[in-house]
Order: sequence, then structure tokens, then C-alpha cells
Amino acid sequence: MEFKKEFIEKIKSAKKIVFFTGAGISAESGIPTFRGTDGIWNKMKPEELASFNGFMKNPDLVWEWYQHRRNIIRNVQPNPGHFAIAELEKYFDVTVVTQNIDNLHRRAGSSKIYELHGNIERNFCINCHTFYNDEEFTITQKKVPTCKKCGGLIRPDVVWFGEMLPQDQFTGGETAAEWSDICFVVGTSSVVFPAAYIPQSAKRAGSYLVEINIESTDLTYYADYSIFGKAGEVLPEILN
Ligand code: BJW
Ligand code: ZN
Repeated sequence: MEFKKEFIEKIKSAKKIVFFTGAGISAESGIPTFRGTDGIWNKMKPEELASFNGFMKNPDLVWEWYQHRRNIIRNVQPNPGHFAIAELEKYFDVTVVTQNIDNLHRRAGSSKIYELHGNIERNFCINCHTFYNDEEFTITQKKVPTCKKCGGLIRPDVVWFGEMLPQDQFTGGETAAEWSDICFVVGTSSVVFPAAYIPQSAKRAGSYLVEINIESTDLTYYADYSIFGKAGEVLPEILN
């Protein structure tokens, strides 16, 4: 793969690099994305599944959906895209800012990670906020579990529509992006806010914005360089 000259020069002088990632980076591991032709939103309504109202209306259905996704996530491996990002830590000060809840960046070995939309391995009681980690529930737990302390419903520790992002994760991710020399935006449709503000902030602060995606997105217009291709194929090339 031939990269453009300007980008190669930027890489040579860069110290701080941010990878802002979305569902597309995990697609090659076998985790379905949300939008697009094979996206999960095509089959199910987001407001019914990924919202607090949806959960209260049908907690068992929402719980079952997350159990289904946990099973997928448990059984897949990080792909060459995740591993390339982790390996780049040998050469740069790398920060990962991810919208994904799947833990694959950590499993691939990345050390500095901000999780904007939570993590599917954690759960908490909606009533008393006691945390329960994934191991405490069996894979076959179909119905929503209840809290041992107060009997409240237990939900995954992820960010649903209409909910605030964890402040420390958002601020940490945004600050890293603003101080970065290069901000890579990998495998995201860039339509979900406030996460999608982060690459925009990076660019405004002077970072060089590189998009890696199989198709153009709402961000393509702002990017300094758009690389069209699969994350698992493009990212390892950067190591060369
Ligand atoms: C590949 C590839 C390969 C495929 N290689 N690429 C401003 C403007 C408009 C709306 C809003 C706004 N501010 C807030 C809103 C409302 C809302 C929002 O953004 N709505 C828009 C959708 C219209 N935002 C919120 O509600 C947020 N909260 C909030 O604003 O709080 C403040 C507030 C409080 C109270 C009242 C009002 C406001 C919260 C958003 C939470 C999002 N949650 C989810 C679910 C997380 C848990 C779970 O996983 O179940 O997060 S939704 C879902 O979308 C998930 C993702 O992280 C997120 C982003 O999706 P992503 O990662 O971009 O995936 P896709 O599928 O969209 O794209 C995949 C891409 O990969 C594609 O481009 C492919 O081409 C590409 N690709 N294979 C490279 N191999
Ligand atoms: Zn409780």
C-alpha cells in the first residue's frame, strides 16, 4: 500500500498519536457493527434496546441482547488492526479513545485506553449502584438478574442514548486528542455525539486527521487524509 508523502512526513516527526476507534475496527474480529448494510440497527430499533426507557419497558429482552453480544465478544480475538495499534506503543506515545465496549484493545495489549461508551464486562444495580462483574453471571442467564443487596435490576455499564458519557473518560480522551500530532479515526460512522466531537476538537487544535474506513463518512470532509480500506489491513502497514 502506498501512503501519501505528506502523511509519511507527519508520521516521521510525530510523538503523540491518538486512535479514535469505533465498531468497524472490531468487524474483522467477527463483531457486527451498528450501522451499514450488516449493522445491528437494521434489524432492531436502537431506542428499544440501547436506551434506559427501552430497558425499563423490557429488561429481559435488553439483557438477553447484551448476553448474546457478550457471548460473541468472549469467543472472538483481537485482529491485526488492534495488534498494530498496541505495537505502535514501541515507537510513539499512543492513546486509544474508543467507543467500543468490547475490551479488544486491552486484550491486544494497548495500555492507555479511554472508553467513551462503557464496558460490557461491567454491570451495576440501577437502584443502589453496586457493581457486578461479568463473571458473576452465567452465560446462560437469560432473564435480567437482580441485585443481591436491594433487589434492583442489574444493567450493563454502557452508555445508552440520552445518557451522559463518563466525564473522566470523555475529558481524558478529548485532551489526548487535542495534544496529539496525529489523530487516526478508525472504523466509525462518526454520527454519534458527543463522541464524534473528539476528532473535530483534535483537528481544531492542530492535529493531523487521518481517517481509515471502508467507505466515506460524515468526517471524510474534515479529514486531512482518508484511507479507504479495512482497518485490519491498513493499520499493520503503518508499522512498515
Ligand atoms: C470499517 C470496517 C473495517 C466497517 N475497517 N472500517 C448532537 C447532534 C445530534 C444528536 C445528538 C447530539 N448530541 C447528542 C445527541 C443524541 C445522541 C446522538 O448522537 N444521536 C445521533 C445518533 C443522532 N447521543 C446521545 O444520546 C449520547 N448522550 C448524550 O448526548 O448525553 C447528553 C444528553 C443527556 C440527556 C439528554 C440529552 C443529551 C449517548 C450516545 C451513546 C451511544 N451508545 C451506543 C451504544 C453503546 C452500548 C452498546 O454497544 O450497546 O454506542 S450506540 C452505538 O453507536 C454505540 C457505538 O459506540 C456508537 C457509534 O457507532 P460506531 O462505532 O461509529 O459504529 P457504526 O456501526 O455506526 O459504524 C461502523 C463504521 O465502521 C462504518 O463507518 C463502516 O463503514 C466502518 N467499517 N468495517 C474499517 N473492516
Ligand atoms: Zn442494588
